[in-house]
Amino acid sequence: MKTIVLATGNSHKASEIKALLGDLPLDIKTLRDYPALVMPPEDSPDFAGNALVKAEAVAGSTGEIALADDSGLAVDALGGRPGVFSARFAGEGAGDEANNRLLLRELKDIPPEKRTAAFICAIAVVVPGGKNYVVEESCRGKILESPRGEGGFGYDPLFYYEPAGATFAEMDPGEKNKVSHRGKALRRVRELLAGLL
Ligand code: ITT
Repeated sequence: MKTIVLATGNSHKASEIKALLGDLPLDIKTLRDYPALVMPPEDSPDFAGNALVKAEAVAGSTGEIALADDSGLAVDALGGRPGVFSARFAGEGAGDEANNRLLLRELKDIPPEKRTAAFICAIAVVVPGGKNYVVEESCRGKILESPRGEGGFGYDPLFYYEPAGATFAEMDPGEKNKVSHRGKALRRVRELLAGLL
């Protein structure tokens, strides 16, 4: 069986990825299986570039197929910020709560109808000695004025997904994966991987 290494240190992302790829004939490993591996800086201006940098680094050091996710929230009223800086919006290592607080502060004068945003997810797959693939998908929603729900991670408690009448943090993981930026991208990656196996 072929191995694929998930090039992410974010355990929430890893479980969403495993939920959608887990039944493929692949041995799924994570960075925990390669503790000595050092990840490169994510200094690309776009999600696709960062996803590729992470997947290339992991495929290069492990010799296995690597899959990386670079994702974030683009808020229209903030000109697309925090974008590629979503994980470190409130500073390096600040964490989800501080990021959400800063987002609410920056949007405090913005009325509900102008609080539109999109989650964006780029997934890169690098096959050693083979090709590189990148897919990108998004999911639109609105930023609430206070958090709702206990599930998910990151900005999920503030991201209201209108068709479900709920935030991503109020939806169960399966429901979120059906409509999310990551779920959509992973279903395309799934087809691609199935063709390679
Ligand atoms: P890796 O680079 O190790 O994969 P990371 O968390 O640093 O982990 P990113 O640089 O891609 O990943 O930053 C993604 C950030 O965007 C993440 O930390 C969240 O703040 C936000 N984000 C992405 N997808 C999300 C989702 O489905 N729900 C909520 N927030 C999300």
